[in-house]
Amino acid sequence: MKFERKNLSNEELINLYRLILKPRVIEERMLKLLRQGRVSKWFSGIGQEAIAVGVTAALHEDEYLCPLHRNLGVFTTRNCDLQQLFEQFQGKAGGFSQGRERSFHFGTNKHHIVGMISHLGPQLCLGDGIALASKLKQEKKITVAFTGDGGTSEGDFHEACNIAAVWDLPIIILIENNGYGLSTPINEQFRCKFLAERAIGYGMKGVTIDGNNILEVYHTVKQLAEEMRENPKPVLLECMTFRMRGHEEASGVKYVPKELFELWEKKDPVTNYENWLIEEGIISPDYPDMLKDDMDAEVRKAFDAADKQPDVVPDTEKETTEIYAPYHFSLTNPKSTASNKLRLVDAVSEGLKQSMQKHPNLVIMGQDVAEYGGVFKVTEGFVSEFGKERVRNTPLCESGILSAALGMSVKGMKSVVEMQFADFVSTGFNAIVNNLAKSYWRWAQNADVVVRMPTGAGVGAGPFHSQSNEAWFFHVPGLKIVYPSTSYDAKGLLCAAIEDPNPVMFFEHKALYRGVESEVPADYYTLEIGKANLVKQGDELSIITYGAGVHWALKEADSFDADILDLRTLLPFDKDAIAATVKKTGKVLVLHEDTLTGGIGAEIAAWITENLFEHLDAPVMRLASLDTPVPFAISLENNFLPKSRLKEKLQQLASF
Ligand SMILES: Cc1ncc(C[n+]2csc(CCOP(=O)(O)OP(=O)(O)O)c2C)c(N)n1
Repeated sequence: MKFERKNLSNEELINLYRLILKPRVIEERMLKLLRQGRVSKWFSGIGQEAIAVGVTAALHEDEYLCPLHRNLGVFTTRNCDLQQLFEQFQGKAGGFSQGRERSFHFGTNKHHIVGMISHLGPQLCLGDGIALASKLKQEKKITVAFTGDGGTSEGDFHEACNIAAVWDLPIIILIENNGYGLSTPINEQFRCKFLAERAIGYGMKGVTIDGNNILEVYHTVKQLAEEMRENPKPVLLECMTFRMRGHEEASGVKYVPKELFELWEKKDPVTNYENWLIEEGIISPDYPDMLKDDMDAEVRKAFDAADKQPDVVPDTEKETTEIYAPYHFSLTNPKSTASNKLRLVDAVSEGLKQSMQKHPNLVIMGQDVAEYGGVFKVTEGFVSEFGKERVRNTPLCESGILSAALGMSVKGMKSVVEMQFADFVSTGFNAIVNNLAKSYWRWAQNADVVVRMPTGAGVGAGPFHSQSNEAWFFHVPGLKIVYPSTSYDAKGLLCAAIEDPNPVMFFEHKALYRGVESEVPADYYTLEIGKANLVKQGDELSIITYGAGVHWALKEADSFDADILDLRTLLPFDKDAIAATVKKTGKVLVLHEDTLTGGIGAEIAAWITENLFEHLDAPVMRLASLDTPVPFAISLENNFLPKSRLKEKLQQLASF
């Protein structure tokens, strides 16, 4: 291994030695603790330290890193408190995630680190979001996001590279090519010779280096970073290395040929660097042992102190409230009485436009949202007022953009991400349910993101452009789900959703876009999320519904003396309003356009039965679409939707 010091002083070289030694000493202690059964699980980065350490040392302290499970060196080089790290690993209250998360699954903005979720891939797109925010803020900062060789097979890797290239983002997408993805060798993972060769396909620079040579890693990243700060362009940096231990400590290495270990043992990043420093007379031969002893003593002390901490005492109230970032809604009323009759689509557009005027840190992202104005024309004309930096056409990649939106939140920006059709959110599902929804609870980083969801049937668009998929998200703690049925609600609730620092799924019914209109205040205003609206009063029975269901109920229930409750927010839903109507009528129909089984109606019916049983004069009934995909032909679609069965169902309920 050839070390080139370039312009580094002896002091800087020794500092790098201390930095690379630290994770090695910690890991050696961890291996002992594992054998003693004092720690539960460990993904070793032994043999790969030069990458995490070299990269982190080459960046400015306020530049973000998105590391993975083998990157202890990122955390130690950023000087994370050792005791706190161990408390994290041991699941103690003082860890970075208060015992809610394991190993490196946390972030710390103090150290400019955003850790991984278990799912491999999203961290790369999240890194894109941080890089985009830095670029928009003209900070001249770069971001580095890590992946293993196995992780490069994930779609998010492709999306991250492509987004970074198309948007000229100052990000290094760094591949630690360590020969294996769990037990799968690289020849069963990909066919190119070097992964960095893929860069050409994305139109970005690709570089392959010796990841075991700390000076090569350090100098390469330092130079790339200097260039990228001035001239933002992404780089795919492949660091060749080897995983010297099992995937995790319990999993063994039987499938790895012995010769490979022998070969890579000779390339050990710590001992080679150490030997070179001694040969060059930069450190004395007895310095390493002295340093290792000191470091080990420090590690033991920190571990013991962490281990002595009591187990986390569960506080259910805290656990369940901290799924959302704290936020105190304060109602904004329109400044004047001026109003216009608007279709729902125009009300959404107006709310979005006024939110863009109100929040300079708000960015809209979506397919064809810029000059084209989006397929439903919600953002028509926005580019001329707000520019293309803030009204961003995205490549076709829901997953990548949704994760990027979380990265934008890390930098204090707000995003509205438009799904072209709500159906296509399925390709961004992981980002929403695992990253955006869980982020605040995991490490106190809110996802300030509104996902706009043009939804619903009744427009003859078939099974992939008509779905009601709100129930997919209803089961996910950490999300809010808003679903307006009128133009007035759409504008006020959208403005409120954008103000709210939490992730909000905002459903807009396509058939209502141009199918309903109402008076809408001309000024900016908000309506409180979580509050239902009693749109019609009656004593005979209650229809609890939302979206298109509200309009069906208004039309079909004319011969009944019905309370019609428009939920408006599905998560969290308004229990007080539900209780009030149930107590009043004693007979309830929950109506929705979504299919029946496992729909939102099931939860509401269960909640009413469990909590308000003594007020019921009939079983809680549900009416929903057939349990099939949404059919295309209008006659089939009409048959699928519950509207035609509504009168009969109400009759059944009334006469019970
Ligand atoms: C989306 C996803 N699928 C599967 C896994 C399970 N898994 C965890 S680590 C791993 C191997 C990763 O290999 P690589 O990306 O090369 O990183 P390395 O562990 O070698 O550092 C797998 C399959 C996962 N975490 N995420």
